Amino acid sequence: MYLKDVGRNLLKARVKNNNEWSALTEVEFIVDAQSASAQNLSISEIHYRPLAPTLEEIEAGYNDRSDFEFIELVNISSRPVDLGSIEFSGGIKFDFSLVDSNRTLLPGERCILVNNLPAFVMRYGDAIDPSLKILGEYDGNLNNDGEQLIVSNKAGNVIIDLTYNDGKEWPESADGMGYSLIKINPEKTISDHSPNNWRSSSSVGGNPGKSDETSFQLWMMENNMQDTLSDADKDGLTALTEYAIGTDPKKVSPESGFEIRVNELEIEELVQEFLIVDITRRVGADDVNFKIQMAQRLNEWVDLIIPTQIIKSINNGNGTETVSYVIGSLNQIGTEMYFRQVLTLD
Ligand SMILES: [Ca+2]
Ligand SMILES: [Ca+2]
Ligand SMILES: [Ca+2]
Ligand SMILES: [Ca+2]
Repeated sequence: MYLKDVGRNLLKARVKNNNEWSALTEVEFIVDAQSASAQNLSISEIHYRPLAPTLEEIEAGYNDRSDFEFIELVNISSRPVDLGSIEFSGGIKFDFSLVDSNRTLLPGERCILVNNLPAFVMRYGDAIDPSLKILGEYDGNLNNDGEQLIVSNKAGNVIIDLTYNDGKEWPESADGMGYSLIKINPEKTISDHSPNNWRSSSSVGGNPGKSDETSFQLWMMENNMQDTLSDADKDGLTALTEYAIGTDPKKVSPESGFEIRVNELEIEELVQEFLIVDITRRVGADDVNFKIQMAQRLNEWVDLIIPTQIIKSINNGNGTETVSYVIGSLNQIGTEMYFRQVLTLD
């Protein structure tokens, strides 16, 4: 007997005993797939506060934003992963063992769970790829103020434990402007769920079952460029910089993607002047590492450890987002200091 399908195969069998056939029994085999674990599975997108329903959607009976929620998981390993042994046990409830088909994810493949399937289908309509794996509807809602989400296996081991939030260190645009929360490089930041590893989606409504990560190589090809350091429009920004900060490589760009300012902030009940850096980047350019360096004297650059602290993260609606970090108080740092941004490709 051969089982050909990767993932779940259900066999139905009867046993003959003294000319009596037994009742039909079902046996489940998982072929060439690993069970989901903390090493091979990641939550890649959370659409916890979708846009409010339109008039048509309300008329169809979907009068709550939460009807349009979804959550996405991705197989970050190089082998097929079967989800049949896991469940969402905290935040929302969903038992993957009750899913009959489509619950094995190939390497890099994604699936989603939705709040309300007909609502989701109505809103996303033609944008739904026929290959999109919608495994079902979960119980409960993705809390609009953030909450702890727990995925565990049947043995009781926690596989994913993440707490998202709508606070100021989290992408503001995912909190009611219609963007979703996207995990940056889920395969690299697997168990680190700090807000620095999340951004807003590049477009409103997010990208269920897909990724909106862009590629520098592709962008170079599309713009007919070969040299990473070229500066065809002579605005002082290299090709890599223009890609990273979301500017046009063929037009003089006034932006630098990077601004330092002083602002009064109250932190732990102390009002002080703080140095703040605003970094603007192309949404989805997750293949670029952003680093800020500072120096008291030129040529003595040291890495500024980012994250320091995010105080604002907003999608600008034009393909870029701006993330503001507090570097430190002016008292600590002094007023004579140099800063520069260092961009590297992954
Ligand atoms: Ca919600
Ligand atoms: Ca996605
Ligand atoms: Ca340029
Ligand atoms: Ca330019």
